[in-house]
Amino acid sequence: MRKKISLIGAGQIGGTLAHLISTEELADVVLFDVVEGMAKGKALDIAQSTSVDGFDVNLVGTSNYDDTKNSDVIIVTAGVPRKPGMSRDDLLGINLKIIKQVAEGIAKTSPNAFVICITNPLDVIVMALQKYSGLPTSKVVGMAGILDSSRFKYFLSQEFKTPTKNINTLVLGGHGDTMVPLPNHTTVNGKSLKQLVTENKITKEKLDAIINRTRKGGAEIIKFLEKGSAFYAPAAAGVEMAKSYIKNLKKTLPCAAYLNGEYGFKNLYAGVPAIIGSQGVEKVVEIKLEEKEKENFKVSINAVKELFEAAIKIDPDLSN
Ligand code: TXD
Repeated sequence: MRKKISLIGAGQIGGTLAHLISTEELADVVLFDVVEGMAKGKALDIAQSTSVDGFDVNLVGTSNYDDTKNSDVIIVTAGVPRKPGMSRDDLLGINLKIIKQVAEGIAKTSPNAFVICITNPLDVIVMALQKYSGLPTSKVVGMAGILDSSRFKYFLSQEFKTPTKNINTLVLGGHGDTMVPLPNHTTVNGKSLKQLVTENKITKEKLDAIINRTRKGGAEIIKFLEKGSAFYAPAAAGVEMAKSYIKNLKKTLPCAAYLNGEYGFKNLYAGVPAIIGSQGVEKVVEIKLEEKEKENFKVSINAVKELFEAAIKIDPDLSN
């Protein structure tokens, strides 16, 4: 029996998610949007490409949560994206209201789903989504680290002129300017970045510039697009998480997961390596961090905590 993935938000990322999931025949797809025509139009358009690409899945477009009921996976992109010059945090007010509505819809129709949140400001929105929906913390996770890590890998691959598949890395912490790319947990063709700096294969300045470009990766694309933000890479990252759940791959993926004491933090979401399998987030993997990395991680966590305090000011329900 094919699984069912509902996409709450049929915009740039939602539409790309629907197309990727369909061509991979990962699951039947329900595209949900408050702009019903957007959902219906994109579902019909992708459905009409089945004979070309030879995939066979059911696609539905709707603005009725009943059509999403008993979903195995729900991927949430409902919300507004940034405009040039805006920070991810500037989206808090409007997207918090939207996510409360979405959470109520999910709780009513798919309480057993694995929920992947993509809407920004990611770390706080995923926390709010879990609180508002009341779903278990292991079944609500945020997508950001895979995207940030893939940006970091891409920039390194351009620098070292090597395919991204020869690069392993990790980006921890919040999905914002305080995110923590980990050079000491990054290898290029099997060599650590530390070793490559020692061997003068890359200067410290160049590496810092790449880390900074990773942090600003979203804003760089927004500047080019002017209207809207990145959507191909975010959608690909969301599908990787959904696949690890549906196929029980137990991949260790950098995600915004609930911390219950790991890394010394409790009761909040942050970007950490997490094992995703058929039970959802099955384990948060604690890697050894150097003092500087621990410090940077703490700065990032504090930025998330601060923004969550701002969210509580907007909606005191979140303090429960
Ligand atoms: O790494 C990451 N997590 C980020 C996330 C990477 C890129 C983009 N990031 C954020 O994802 C972005 O800042 C936005 O907050 C979301 C969605 O971005 P997208 O580019 O897909 O935005 P669109 O194209 O505006 O689509 C959002 C859709 C749009 O069609 C609205 O009509 C719909 O959301 N929407 C709703 N759907 C359901 N329910 C409600 N209440 C609702 N309100 C708006």
